[in-house]
Amino acid sequence: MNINWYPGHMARAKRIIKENLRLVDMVIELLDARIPASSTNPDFQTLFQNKIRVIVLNKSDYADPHKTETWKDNYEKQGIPVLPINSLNQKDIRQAKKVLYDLADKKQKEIKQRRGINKTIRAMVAGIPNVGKSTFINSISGRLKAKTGDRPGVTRDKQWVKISPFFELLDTPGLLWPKLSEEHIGLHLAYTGSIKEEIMQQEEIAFRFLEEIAKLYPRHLMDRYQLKELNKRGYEILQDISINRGWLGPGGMPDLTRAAKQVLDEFQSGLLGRITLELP
Ligand SMILES: Nc1nc2c(ncn2[C@@H]2O[C@H](COP(=O)(O)OP(=O)(O)OP(=O)(O)O)[C@@H](O)[C@H]2O)c(=O)[nH]1
Ligand SMILES: [Mg+2]
Repeated sequence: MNINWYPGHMARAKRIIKENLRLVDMVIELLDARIPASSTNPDFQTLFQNKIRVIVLNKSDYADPHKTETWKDNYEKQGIPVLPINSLNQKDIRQAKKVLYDLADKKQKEIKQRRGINKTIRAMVAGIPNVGKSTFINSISGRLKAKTGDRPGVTRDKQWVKISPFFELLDTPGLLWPKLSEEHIGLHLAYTGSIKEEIMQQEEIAFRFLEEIAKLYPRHLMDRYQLKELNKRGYEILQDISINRGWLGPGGMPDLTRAAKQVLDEFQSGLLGRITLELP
């Protein structure tokens, strides 16, 4: 499978992150709770040395709650604060805000003691395209400052958003790093909508997606598409789904192009149920 990383965007996103890194005290790394491993960045650890690091497992309303718990334990064992949240949920946001404000407050007191100044604490919000960075910032700030959208590549430039007199968040464009030697990472990013759809072949992605879900969450698939049994091959499953749903083309043949788009859309909007594709 051929994945194009639109390198122009990524080079720019990387530059923005690097240039602003020296201005920030904290990095809030948003991961997609359905694919925490594929949505993390192996370079972040070294890049973000000396910064307070917080992990947000975003879109956890779409993820499998048991696996989210496992991921939470995994990061907590490494001493990293982790917040599993739905950025569109007020209660989750209130809890996240409290943790972030406490960390900022602690840092500010530390600087005050050392240098005698009331420094504004700045946090960079980083993560892959479409993971919810701008939504998270808007919810935390209670204002619609940052532009959001249900496709990758919405934020093109950096943007500072003040969330208290001494605390600011930096919105950044989504960043994917070209480490796609591993095909499954690219596929997982495509399933969740972090890679632009035109770039990947949707039918092929849907076949692979269905094969994976058939192994991990067969009941979710069978319930959603009223399948009595699951075929082994992805294209067979997609055919069965097309027929059950009446997604047919000329001559009553299954319209796989339409079905592929539909199934991936339904997964991306949580209609297949709560699914997590990866474990630590
Ligand atoms: N269900 C759910 N949807 C979310 C959550 N967070 C964000 N979204 C949705 O995900 C989509 C992407 O959100 P954005 O905030 O634009 O994502 P972004 O990371 O800023 O994306 P780029 O700027 O393109 O890198 C939007 O449709 C949001 O409404 C969440 O926690 N749960
Ligand atoms: Mg954005």
